[in-house]
Amino acid sequence: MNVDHRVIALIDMDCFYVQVEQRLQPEFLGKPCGVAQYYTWKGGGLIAVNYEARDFGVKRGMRGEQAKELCPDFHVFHVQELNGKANLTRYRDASADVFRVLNADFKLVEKASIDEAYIDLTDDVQKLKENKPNLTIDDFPSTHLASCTTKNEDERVEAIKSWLKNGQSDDENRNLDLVLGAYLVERIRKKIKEETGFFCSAGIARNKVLAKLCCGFNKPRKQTILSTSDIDCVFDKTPVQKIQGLGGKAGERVTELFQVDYIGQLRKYSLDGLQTSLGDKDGCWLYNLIRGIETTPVNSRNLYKSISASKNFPGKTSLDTNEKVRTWCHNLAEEVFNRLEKDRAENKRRAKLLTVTCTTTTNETIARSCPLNEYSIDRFANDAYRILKQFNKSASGSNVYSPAIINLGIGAGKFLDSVNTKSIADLFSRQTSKMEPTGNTLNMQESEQADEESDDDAETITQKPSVTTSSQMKGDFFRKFQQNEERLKTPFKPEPKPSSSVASFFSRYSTNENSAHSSPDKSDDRYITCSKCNKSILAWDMPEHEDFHFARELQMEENKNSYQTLVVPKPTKPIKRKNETQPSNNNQTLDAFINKKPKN
Ligand code: TTP
Repeated sequence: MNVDHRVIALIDMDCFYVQVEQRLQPEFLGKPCGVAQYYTWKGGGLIAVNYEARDFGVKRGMRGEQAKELCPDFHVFHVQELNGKANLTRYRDASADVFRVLNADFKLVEKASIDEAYIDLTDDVQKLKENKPNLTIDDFPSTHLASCTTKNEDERVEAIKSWLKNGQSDDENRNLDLVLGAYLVERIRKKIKEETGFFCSAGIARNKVLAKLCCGFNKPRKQTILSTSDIDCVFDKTPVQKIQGLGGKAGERVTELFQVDYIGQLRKYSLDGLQTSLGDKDGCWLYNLIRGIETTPVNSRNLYKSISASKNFPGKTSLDTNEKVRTWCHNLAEEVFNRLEKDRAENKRRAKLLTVTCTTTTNETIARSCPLNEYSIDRFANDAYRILKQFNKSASGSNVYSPAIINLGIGAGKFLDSVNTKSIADLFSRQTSKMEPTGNTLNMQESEQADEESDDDAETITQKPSVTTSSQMKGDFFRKFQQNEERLKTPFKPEPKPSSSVASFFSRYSTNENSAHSSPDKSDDRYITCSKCNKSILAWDMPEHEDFHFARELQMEENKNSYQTLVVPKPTKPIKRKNETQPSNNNQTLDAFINKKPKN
């Protein structure tokens, strides 16, 4: 399929956490409200603000008290707490409600964050075309055009009507697909409202970056279409950093290097020019993007890739004793365990890697992983504590933990894939009595979506977790900035380098392995022959030895994945819109299509 013929939508819930709270307490519907994290200083920090409150100048990041000064009727909901930390269960459950609606109607739905989903509507649009629906302006009650700002409903209706009509003079008649896509999105947004009570907005375009961009143009409760023919005029007014993948430092660097403010200003640069400054891959990506071409597919996955919980311990609350570290390892382990169990029941999958991250008062960030062999709170907590103990620099025998921890996180990931990890599943079933058998009854699927279901302190989230899918197309130039930014923005759940963390784990057990079989007495029944490497291992070393194989398999898998990431082929020639060939069924006029009566 030619990717430039795709129809992609981004659905984004409006002021999501506030809507979730209002659904529980409908008496606050229509009133200015916000959601704050913790009952702390000055009414807590606002992490979500509804549009009624935004009209008064209330913004995310303000304190509840400050919001009340601006808007005396402002109501603050507080995020629930469990074990002294934020509990996001109700938002997660509400998100699941929305995804159930989306998944019921569409095949290609990708969860981009707790309240955002990409949908590839290409096939649905083609099917709809076959049915030849008789669409009128009434089918587009909340549709806007990215190229056209309208002041009132009359203007909007005129603009949409004229766009529908003018579609027929579109030289390549490409807008027809977007019209049908917009119609489907109007329908699904209505259905989401009916079935969950939540309002949302949407963007409809030819790729994910464009859909994401235009989704924000007419929030809340509206949807925006960005046609290919409008890209140039929209890009001429779009600041570089508004483009997904060019936010923050990467975008800053681009604006500095090329002395531009708006993405459209980059159009004057040749492919060579962009590649010389940004590298082949990033230069090519940007060159095509400016021309409306971005090929990142919608991955039909809506499972999180990892599940984690973390907490900040600022100032005097820092974890400075072994006891405190232990307690919090337990608390976070309990939360991760509960969510993993829920995930296992719902998604029939099992995590196989445990990761511990912490930041200390010396600003050091540590991330270490180890195999996750069984779902057990104690096991998670003990493994996490064992890892952290290695970094305690205080004298042995002392109860002091130094340097003290100011953020601690425990995460589980690398979900088992029933197709590719049979040997690992075998290992589990042999190694742990508490595990359920991993045979045919479990249809395990690994989510490849780069998303994380994280129960971090919401106040620490400066940017909601989101999949920067366009990065798949990008090379080192942008990735470097993105990684640095990720680290700065989310210091509490830094993506560990799995291969290196597994490698350190791996080398630890390599040593064990060597010593274990250095002088085995094969007649000694304390030794068992490992079925994987035929080495004789002391029986009580066997679990760890199997962990070693486990880690090696993970490492091989990681290497395979990183290899796959590295070899994304660079398009040989940037695609040019003018030269695109048209599908044969695209030559009917939009007007004819719209006005066609259904067959009797
Ligand atoms: P957003 O989609 O960024 O914002 P929103 O849904 O509140 O508002 P909008 O209508 O402008 O899209 O985030 C979704 C939810 O994620 C938000 O309701 C609260 C949560 N969140 C945080 O907890 N911390 C953050 O820093 C951000 C940005 C969001």
